[in-house]
Amino acid sequence: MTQWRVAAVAVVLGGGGCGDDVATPVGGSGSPDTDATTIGTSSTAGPDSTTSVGSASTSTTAATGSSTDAADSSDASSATGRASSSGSGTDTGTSTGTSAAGSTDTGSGSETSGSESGGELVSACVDIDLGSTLGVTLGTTSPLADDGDPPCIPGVGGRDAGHRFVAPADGFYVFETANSAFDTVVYAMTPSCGDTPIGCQDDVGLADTTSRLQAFVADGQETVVVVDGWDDTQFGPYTLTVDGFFEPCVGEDLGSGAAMTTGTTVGQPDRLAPPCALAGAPDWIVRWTAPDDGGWIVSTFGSSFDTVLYVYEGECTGVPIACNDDESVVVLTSELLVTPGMGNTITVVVDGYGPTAQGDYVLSFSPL
Ligand SMILES: [Ca+2]
Ligand SMILES: [Ca+2]
Ligand SMILES: [Ca+2]
Ligand SMILES: [Ca+2]
Repeated sequence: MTQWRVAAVAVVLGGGGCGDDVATPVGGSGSPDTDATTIGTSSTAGPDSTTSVGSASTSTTAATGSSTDAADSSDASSATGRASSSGSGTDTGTSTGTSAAGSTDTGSGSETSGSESGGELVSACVDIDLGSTLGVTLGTTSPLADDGDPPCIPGVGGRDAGHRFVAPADGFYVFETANSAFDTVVYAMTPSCGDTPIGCQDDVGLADTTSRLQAFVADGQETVVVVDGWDDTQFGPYTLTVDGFFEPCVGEDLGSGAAMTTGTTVGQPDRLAPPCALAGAPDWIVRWTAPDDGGWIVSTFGSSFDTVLYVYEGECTGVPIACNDDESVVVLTSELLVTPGMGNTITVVVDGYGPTAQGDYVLSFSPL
């Protein structure tokens, strides 16, 4: 169940005021709870925070969030009890195999590639080791424990199945649960349970409560991909499909300082999905480095389609720290205020609102 946030958003990166803009943190760092189950969740966004993710810093909040979803009202702040289930917590005999590309190795976890730390199901939240294999995994969460909450739905979630995955190359990966028997939420973190979230996704669409998470994962990066239930009534058989294509994170380096680039997203792949808008559009990804400590306006004004902008710290690291769909209620291009700090690099994604939004883009960086 989901609530798509389509409000105008402007977010300060790394501190500094943001004036009177309508501003919404994409996530928050305010959780006092160090429990592994509440990684990077927002403490500010309130009940319709289901699309907020990550670890933004200081922004003030005013989101005129026009949630377009009729969805349920299971308020994140009020949800409490969760199934503890009778599962064993670690390891299970319930996964019914993996398929796809050849060298499968389901159980014991001793895949060839990956980091030194690989090889053992050391984390309590990991139930299945996928190694570096793309493909389809069939499993069930019915006998499993509730080891954690989705970072995009604080305080909710049910029984979950954790999958260790080691990226076989730099690339954009898709983790989806189409054909699962319940209302899933998928999230991922690196390198293990309770660590940095790299994404969280609830519903593919208003009529489809399965999940589709897109994320960049670096070569050899150990990742835990969790299939969770939306709440404690949602569990059972699931299908987790891991797909991806291998490509560096950044398509274009705009250097430092004032910059502008133009191009088209037509014909580009759908690499990543915005946390503040419908997914499915092709996108273009740039790198930019702040020349000073001041605020900078990132804008797609002049683009020919309904754009969405979002920003990662570094190169596709973690989850987006800021996202904006529309500059205003009448301007469907996007604008963000960023303050990365002198010498710091950010990754900016020019995306579209939903699968049909694509076209010619204009992307500019200008001092505040
Ligand atoms: Ca859970
Ligand atoms: Ca869902
Ligand atoms: Ca996209
Ligand atoms: Ca837009």
